[in-house]
Amino acid sequence: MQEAYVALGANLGDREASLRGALSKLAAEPGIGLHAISPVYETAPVGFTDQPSFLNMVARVGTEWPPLELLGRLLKIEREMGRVRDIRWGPRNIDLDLLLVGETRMDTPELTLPHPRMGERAFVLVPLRDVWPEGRGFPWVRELGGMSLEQEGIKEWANWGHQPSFAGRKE
Ligand code: GSY
Repeated sequence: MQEAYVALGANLGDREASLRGALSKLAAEPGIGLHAISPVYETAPVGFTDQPSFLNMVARVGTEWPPLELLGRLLKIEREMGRVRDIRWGPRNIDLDLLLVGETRMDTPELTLPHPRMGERAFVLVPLRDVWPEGRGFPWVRELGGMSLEQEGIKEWANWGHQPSFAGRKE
């Protein structure tokens, strides 16, 4: 069993319901257990900025699956939720990005781990450090210490608790 970190984001429709729905589906997936969730943050769009603000969070999961199988399951959840993504960097009703799987380092056309852009994205790093205490030693997580959340366009939106009641049991 390995620990993996999944970034969730939504900026279309009922964003909060989408995050809750994705967490429930993650928890219901065989071989995946939801171990912890970060608070939910409202974040200014990065990249293509002419779009609504996002809700972002990070989940720590325990998984029996190898990284590509885990990725496949995240993509399946996106499909089940009718993932809408017309523009590459544009609005989407749900987004599930695999950030880290244990100590795995890999670079394949399907998947790169750790996620290649996570170190540049405060909307990922802020919730990640909430659920990845060991990550505080990593330079790109440590850098956040000096960042102002306000300057980064990030504010806490909700806190559903460390162990969500809707997580169910899995593993
Ligand atoms: O890669 C995730 C999608 N995305 C986001 C996001 O989740 N949050 C913020 N704040 N900006 C974003 N730009 C893109 S693309």
